[in-house]
Amino acid sequence: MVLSKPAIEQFSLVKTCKPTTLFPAIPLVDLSQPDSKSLLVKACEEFGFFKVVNHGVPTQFISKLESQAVKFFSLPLSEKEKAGPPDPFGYGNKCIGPNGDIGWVEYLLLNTHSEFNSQRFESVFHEDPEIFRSCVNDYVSAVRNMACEILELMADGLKIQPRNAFSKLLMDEQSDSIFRLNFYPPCPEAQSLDGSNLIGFGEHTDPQIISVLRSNNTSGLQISLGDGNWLSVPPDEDSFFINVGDSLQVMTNGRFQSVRHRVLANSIKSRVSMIYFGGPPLSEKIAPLPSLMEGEESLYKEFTWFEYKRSAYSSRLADRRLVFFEKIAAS
Ligand code: GA4
Repeated sequence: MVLSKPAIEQFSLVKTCKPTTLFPAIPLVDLSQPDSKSLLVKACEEFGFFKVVNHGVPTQFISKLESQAVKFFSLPLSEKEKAGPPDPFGYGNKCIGPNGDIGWVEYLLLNTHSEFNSQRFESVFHEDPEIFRSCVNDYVSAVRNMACEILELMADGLKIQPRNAFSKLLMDEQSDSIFRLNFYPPCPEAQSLDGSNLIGFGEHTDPQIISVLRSNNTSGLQISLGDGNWLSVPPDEDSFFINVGDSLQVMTNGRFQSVRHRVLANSIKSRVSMIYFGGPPLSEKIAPLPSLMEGEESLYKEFTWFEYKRSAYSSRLADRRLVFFEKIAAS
């Protein structure tokens, strides 16, 4: 894909600085190690982000789904569009969400309850929608299990009883979770001489509880350090990256930070990522867990996931969505 100058100017460019040695390292959690729960809690408090190794998700689930994703994004545009415009599920190209955000990205947003995707699978993968469906299902259920294990370790690390206080929300039949495949085509004009970079997916936090990301070996992901600096996350196709979402920030009364992140377009290689967003049932009240509140007041007003989601979908990608739900501190 080659863009003429005026067309590319519609996309946001951001100035990126050279990484310095003063930048912190991405926290690493080895799920096979007994100390993982304390490391995990520390990472969620300091960054809201960490990398996971020894995750137990079978490699073949990952590679099979990646080839299906590459196959899908290589189809002619008219075929991909048969998956329907994102409403919120479906195929999207450059337009993100309903409020005018754009990025150098194509994506497929799917419901994690695969029966709701049947029509999309059939209209795109005429010959064998079953292969795509089963690759998505195998991957999503393995990643959901890993996300639940991580949420249980977090509960242990925070001394929360029962240990499934967070994970039960993802295991619930009514859980409102989403699965996203992103394809960032290479953009030769992505890096200009003055060091600006083209935005693939603009900065934002994820509204859900937890997000589990896996990408191929192409760089692009950055996390915000909160002081105006962005930390580039070296890609690692064998690991997973975990983001704390806004809902988990609220459930821990601000002890865990939901992480601001973004993706920059690459000038040479395409980036393929797959993200599971673990969300609670729509009717679930999102509030700090009582056992974390001893002597503390909630920093947030009461709201349900339905209310938060409705508000998120009426916001722009970069908006700080939680501010509307924060209690104004009494002076
Ligand atoms: C960010 C996290 C997930 O990718 C997502 C995104 C959703 C979308 O792409 O449709 C949103 C965005 C995300 C937050 C604010 C709204 C909704 C785009 C947007 C502008 C699927 C989600 O749940 O929220």
